[in-house]
Amino acid sequence: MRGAGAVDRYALDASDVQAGERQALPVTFVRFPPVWGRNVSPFALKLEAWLKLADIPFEVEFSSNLAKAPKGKLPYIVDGRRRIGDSTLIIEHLKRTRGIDPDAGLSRRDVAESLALQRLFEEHLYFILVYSRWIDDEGWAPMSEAFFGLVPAPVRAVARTMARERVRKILHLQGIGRHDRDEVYHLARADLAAVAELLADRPFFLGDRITTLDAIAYGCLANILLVPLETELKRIALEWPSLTSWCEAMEQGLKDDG
Ligand SMILES: N[C@@H](CCC(=O)N[C@@H](CS)C(=O)NCC(=O)O)C(=O)O
Repeated sequence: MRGAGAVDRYALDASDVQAGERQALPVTFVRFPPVWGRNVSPFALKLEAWLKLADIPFEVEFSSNLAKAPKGKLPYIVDGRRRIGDSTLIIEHLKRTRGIDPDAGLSRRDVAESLALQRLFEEHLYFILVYSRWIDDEGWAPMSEAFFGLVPAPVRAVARTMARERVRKILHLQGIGRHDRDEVYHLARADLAAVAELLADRPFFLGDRITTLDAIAYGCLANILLVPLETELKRIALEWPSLTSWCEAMEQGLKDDG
């Protein structure tokens, strides 16, 4: 519970009060342009899946301009007069202002498990995915070809090198970048084994229906398994065919929903 008298930065503001009228209006969903015809950002794919799950209309705007993003990262949304960054805070905002909640009715234990698993996907496995694309040479060669293909040739090589060095620095500060390749994928195997175990006896993470946790997991797992990029991380994930089947079931479920 928040302290009495504290300014509640998540409270409804005047523009939310008219949310009822705005409910049917689409939000603008700002994300990086597609690569290989896919949404390759785990956080943007999570949000796209969630918007479909919650049946919230949205218009996609492609951008690579981080300077315009409220948190200096993508995705963000524009909803009425508000620009909101961070996929989790966006989902909280939309749940609150649109009165839609795919997680309604979950037990407190389910909510706690969702949070713990969200941290596994977003604070650990995500960084290994980034490592497999940006640092491991096997992923970097084809990934950078696809990612920087549209950058004009004279500046392409510099742009690639600068971006890779920036990611190297981020991963070093985060910690994953301090491990050698074998250690990184050893850690990934433990994450994926845990995830596969949790899905062994149920169609979705918390039972028979898709919840926000599935959208979170899908952002990460589909970006490992369903993109045409061959990496050690993908080979490890393929050790559990159920993970690929689950990604495909999610894709189908979101299509049927939306
Ligand atoms: N916590 C944020 C993370 C967003 C994020 O890390 N986005 C990455 C793309 S996957 C990004 O914008 N990276 C650009 C950068 O850090 O320079 C969320 O949930 O939206």
